[in-house]
Amino acid sequence: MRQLIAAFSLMFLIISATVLASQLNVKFAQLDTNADGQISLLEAKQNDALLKQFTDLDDNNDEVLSEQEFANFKI
Ligand SMILES: [Ca+2]
Ligand SMILES: [Ca+2]
Repeated sequence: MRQLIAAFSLMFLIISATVLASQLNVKFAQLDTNADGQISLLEAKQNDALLKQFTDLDDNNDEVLSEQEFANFKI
């Protein structure tokens, strides 16, 4: 019984992580209007909160956000 509960908890964790990741992907894809896998400053202007955090998020200062850099974006 305990194993069953553990298995269910694990499954739940995996599902929530997947849902979370897909929501993030949708957001990234929505903002990345030219679909080059990066969010430019121009694309970031679609979202006020993102624009404000843009320079903080851009770890390597190349003036575009990679998907990895975008993952640190807090709404
Ligand atoms: Ca882009
Ligand atoms: Ca960058």
